[in-house]
Amino acid sequence: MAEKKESLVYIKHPEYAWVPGVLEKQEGDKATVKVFEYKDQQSIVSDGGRSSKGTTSVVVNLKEYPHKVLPLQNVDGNGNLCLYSDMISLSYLHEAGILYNLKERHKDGHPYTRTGDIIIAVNPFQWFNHLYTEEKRVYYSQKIVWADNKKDPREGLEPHVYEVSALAYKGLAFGGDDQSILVSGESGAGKTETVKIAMNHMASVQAGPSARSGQELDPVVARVVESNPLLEAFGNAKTRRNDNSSRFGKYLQLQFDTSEAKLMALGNKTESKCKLAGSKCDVYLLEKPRIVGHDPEERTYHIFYQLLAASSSEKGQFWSKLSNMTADSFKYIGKPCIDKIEGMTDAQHFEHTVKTLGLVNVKGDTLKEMMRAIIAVMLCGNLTFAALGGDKDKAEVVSKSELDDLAGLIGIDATTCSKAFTERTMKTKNETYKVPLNPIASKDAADALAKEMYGNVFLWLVRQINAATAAEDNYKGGSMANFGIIGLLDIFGFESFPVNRFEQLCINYANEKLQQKFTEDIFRSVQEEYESEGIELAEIMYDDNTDVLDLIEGRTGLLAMLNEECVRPGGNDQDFVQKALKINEKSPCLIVNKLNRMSFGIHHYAGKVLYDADQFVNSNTDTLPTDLEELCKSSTNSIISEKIDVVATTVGGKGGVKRQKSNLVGETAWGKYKNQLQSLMANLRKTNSRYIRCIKPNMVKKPVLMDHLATVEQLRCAGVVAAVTLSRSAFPNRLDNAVTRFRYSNMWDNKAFPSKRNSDMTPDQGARADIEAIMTCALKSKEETVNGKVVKAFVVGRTRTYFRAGALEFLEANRLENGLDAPAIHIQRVARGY
Ligand code: AOV
Ligand code: MG
Repeated sequence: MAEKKESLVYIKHPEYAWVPGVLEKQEGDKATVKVFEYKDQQSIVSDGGRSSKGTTSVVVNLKEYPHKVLPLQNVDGNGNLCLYSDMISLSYLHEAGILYNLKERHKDGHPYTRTGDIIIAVNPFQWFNHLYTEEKRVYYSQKIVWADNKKDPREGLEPHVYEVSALAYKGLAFGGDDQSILVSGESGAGKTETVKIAMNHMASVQAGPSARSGQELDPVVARVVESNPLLEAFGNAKTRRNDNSSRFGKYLQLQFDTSEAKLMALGNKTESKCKLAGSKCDVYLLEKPRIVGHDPEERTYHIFYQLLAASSSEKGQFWSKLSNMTADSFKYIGKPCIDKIEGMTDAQHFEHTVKTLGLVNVKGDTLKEMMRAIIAVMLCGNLTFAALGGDKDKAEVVSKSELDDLAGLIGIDATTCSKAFTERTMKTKNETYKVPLNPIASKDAADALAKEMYGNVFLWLVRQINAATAAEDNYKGGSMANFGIIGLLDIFGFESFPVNRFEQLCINYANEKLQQKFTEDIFRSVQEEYESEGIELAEIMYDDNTDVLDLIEGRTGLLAMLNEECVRPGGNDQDFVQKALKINEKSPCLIVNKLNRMSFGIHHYAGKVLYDADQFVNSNTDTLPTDLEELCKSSTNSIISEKIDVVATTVGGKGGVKRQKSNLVGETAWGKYKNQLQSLMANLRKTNSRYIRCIKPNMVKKPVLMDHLATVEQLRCAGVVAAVTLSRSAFPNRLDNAVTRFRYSNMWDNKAFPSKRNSDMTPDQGARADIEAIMTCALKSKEETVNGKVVKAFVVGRTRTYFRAGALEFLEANRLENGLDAPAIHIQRVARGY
């Protein structure tokens, strides 16, 4: 009998999330685990720690299993680490196993790992050229799209974004279904890069099987590929967490001409009949406070610095005074805290931005109009106000020349401008009158105008890009009525900060919606797996997040209560909180903060978040005071005067709508956002979705490093662990049939449980019959009787054996007890197939 092997486990660690150790002894519920000491968490590997010096023994309560001690499996019998490119192959799929597998792959330069259909992308913080060559793109297209269908085209392929893009393309071209790729992760995790990588691959794969590298891109394709990063100049900024952080959500729909795709589906694969014909982009929640102020270590939107870094003569073309102004000249901007973004100076970026703007027809006078609107935004920040004639309740503009400049740029006389900042028009049923604003309120008005104008420029640009790239308008002279969609979603991940505001609630609400869809999709894929394995659908239990969504968007939910408060005269933040708490007191997801009447908490799927309701009513109201609204309306700058709504940014919405003020509930910030999200979700539900979960492995943006706690936290927020739990809820563990038969053959009591194998069976069926016999014998003691029926602790599927909770651990413990290796005779017998 072989020597007894030590048993390796992971145990929970306060600083390093999980650490590997050796199970020394086990008595009742108590286990003693030998844990090794490490220099730092980077040096911890899954070898049970035997490469380290010094040990401590820890006693753990096994009752808390599986939360405290988890079996370690990514080590072979010799203590060598086994890495899995698809974590579905891990026999015990749990948080610790996922963590260490990802960590080792990350260290080895493999950013992508699969968990079934989900791709986990760990940001490498170093560009791996070899992963993104045209050869690589063609290789994945060939293997997945153009090669003859194998069962799973991913077999033998390293996980990659390209596999997701290729599968999406294939699904659309051959399957005829719209597709989407949902990319999520926290700030700096790599969402935007991932979307660009996927988009470049789409451009390559749609060219067809015989397209070669170096070939010129079709002009429509070039416009689509090059115009979308343009939004980064206007909607991205340097933050502490990411030098090129997207401060808006984006759903980019690539439109494909599928009118002849059937020809390909019928096997004609010599050329692509499913070509990229255009694109359309929807945007969500641009972060507006950044326009009027930012932290010293951060910046406002890139475009401001880019414009100010341009040559004097170029700047002067837009507005003569700008030629001798710099970032320092504007209070909203200030000296940039960084001189290069993504390796390029602001001046270099500007050149590129202007060139790309030309691609979407923003050039000449239109370009000038847009730049002048941007300069007007900057000038708002330089306005200063003081008490008028010593009356602190009234204000006047002190900075006369700045006021004149602004007035000139937007084409309104200075007195009208000044009034719009320092007075507010009030309306009652019977009369209209003006009240003066104090200097602080006047300054707020100037800021509000800046935010409104910039927000308008952004939406106008989105519409401009859509108009230039939309298939409806561009392709085949606009004759195309139907096309297929591959959507790419790059949206802010779940957020939980020390202080969470209205914006965080909006962001987390979007994440709840997406999580709901994610859970539904995972559930469906588990059903499909069981079907293809030919096993009966077991009862799958899982937590869905309907409760949280009810609390947020239900009939008396937070959204409804906040909207009510926004239309109620005298509505305020505290009343909102108190009313919302009262009416939703039965909700299991609501957290009441007795100490602070302005705060409330929500149990989100990704964890608990406390919100501070300060400014909720204000942020939600989102209507510009009439005076400023009127000011915008009468501007001679057409980008400023036109009211562009998020809904109007969609293709075809060329006309824009006239500015008008409204207090309807649907017009609140959250009301609009909810409608937008609802339409996004409805669109997504029409597609076949694939998921890429981006992970930021460390907060210092360095290669190779992985911070355990931060990574585990993100895996949890991304729902990866939950997805795994769901897919394994009935049968937590699984092994390939071949492995099962080989590993446990020595436990087979051949006389008591003869195999039902017979000569009519295929080899596969025979193997299944053998396993059935082995397992019935080995897991006899684990059988349970439920409602008078015997339920076995395992099910043998077509390719895998599925184990109920505890069954595989029991088998392993027995195998270790009786010697790791089956006696040679058993192995030979199994190997020979009898
Ligand atoms: P994000 O979109 O997820 O953050 P980005 O896509 O902007 O994050 O990525 C952040 C930075 O990580 C990039 O600027 C690159 O330096 C690096 N990076 C990301 N992906 C890769 C990759 N595949 N290879 C090499 N480096 C990469 V935010 O928009 O902040 O939520 O709002
Ligand atoms: Mg981004």
